[in-house]
Amino acid sequence: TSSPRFAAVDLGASSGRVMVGRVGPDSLDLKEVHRFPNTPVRTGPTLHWDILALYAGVLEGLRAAGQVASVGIDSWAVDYGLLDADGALLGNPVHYRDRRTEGIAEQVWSRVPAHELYGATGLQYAPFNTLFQLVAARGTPQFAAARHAVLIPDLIAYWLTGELGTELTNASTTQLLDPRTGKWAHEVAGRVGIDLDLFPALRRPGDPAGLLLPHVLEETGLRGPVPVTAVASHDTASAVAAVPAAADADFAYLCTGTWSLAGLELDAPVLTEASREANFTNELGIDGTVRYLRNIMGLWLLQECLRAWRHPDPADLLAAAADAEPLRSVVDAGAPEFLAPGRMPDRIAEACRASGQPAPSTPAETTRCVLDSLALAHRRAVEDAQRLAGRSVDAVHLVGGGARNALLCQLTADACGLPVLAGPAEASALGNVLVQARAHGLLADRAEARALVARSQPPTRYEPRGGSARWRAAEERLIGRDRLGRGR
Ligand code: LFR
Repeated sequence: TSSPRFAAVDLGASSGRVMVGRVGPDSLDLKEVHRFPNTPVRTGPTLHWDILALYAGVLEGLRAAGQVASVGIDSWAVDYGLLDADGALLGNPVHYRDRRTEGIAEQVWSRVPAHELYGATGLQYAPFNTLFQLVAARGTPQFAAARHAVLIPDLIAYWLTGELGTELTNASTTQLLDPRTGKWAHEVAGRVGIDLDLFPALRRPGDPAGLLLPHVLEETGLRGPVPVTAVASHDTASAVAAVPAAADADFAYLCTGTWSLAGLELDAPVLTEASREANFTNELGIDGTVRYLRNIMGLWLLQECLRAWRHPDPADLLAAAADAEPLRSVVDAGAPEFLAPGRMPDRIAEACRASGQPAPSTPAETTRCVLDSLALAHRRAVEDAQRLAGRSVDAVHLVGGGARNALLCQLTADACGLPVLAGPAEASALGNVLVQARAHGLLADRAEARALVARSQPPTRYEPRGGSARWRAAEERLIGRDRLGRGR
């Protein structure tokens, strides 16, 4: 008998893909059957997701996938669509890089002080947290007509099945959920005037999420019934689920792509004031785990440079960057000033000048500056996470698209002074498949799933090459010796 096939829909900030994963007792393989661009569209002042283009890509991908045992959907976090009383979409979902939330956090903090908000939700400050987006949207006619707020993967699932739900790992990024209980934070929501009934009922990774509707079967050529299974629908939660670590390993992870998400898997949230000040977040993973991590701008910095330079060959650029002077100048790759699109090479040069460092002037120099800065931010996050959670690690698992970037992997190993185990690059899609496989009785638990990834897609090992004093010096140049000294 052949191994069951699962379709993983994985929507990223720059492209979406449908992959087919085949899970056998001792094998796991993943094949991309369809990839499509995700191009945000600005109308007036507002940056939107082109959600119908994404949904069309999903349908085409399911057609290309052929008959599968189940479908799972993951995407970036925090964003949502509003539905009216008939279930019709009200406007295009707004992109988390849109500026409508500027100044909103301050309004919220005047009602619920930032430290109380952190204590109740465990979430880092980011201008795009769903809470702030909802407060920004409130008062518009569109919002007045809304009966449901549906997170992006749940919206795709709704169109496929007609069933509404709110998947837990993604709900944990809204800043409206209590990470200690996995239940909505009613008290906070009440104080800022957000109606939590807007969100459909919570469901967990592995829960059934309905069956493909007849017209979907017809459009995709699939034979029913085909179930949709809730996975860890936050792409980062799916990626962490696929980290190929042994059950007893003490590891940090870096999920690299448009963002770098750097942190630890914990049993309980860290809600201390020091953790809030360090802007660490407590999002939820599978099996009641906590993803204790920090958001770092990630390869977005490079993607935006490539766009500004009109897309030179990235391989040539990375080769030139590898030969460029190391650590000549670095920027704070965690700074929200890099969130919005546009003019990225200039903004990076300006940030270098502002901190008294030489401004990179060629694409190779700028690329080196970005990769050094990312590696440095990885180092800081891995160190801070260990200190704040009172844990220590002996390796860093680097998964996601950045695992294909050998220079980034090596620099990260050097900066962290730890071995980096790189891969799989398609961790989100793999995590998506693994949760479906487990829900279908093929895997016993998380440890077995990870062991299967480690066997079938062994990571590439990068050893640190020494020179930790140079990284420390670069860090001091950027942050200032005083601030660095604090708490260390
Ligand atoms: C990564 C990611 C991050 C989240 C950001 C915005 O794709 O999901 O985890 O903070 O996108 O949603």
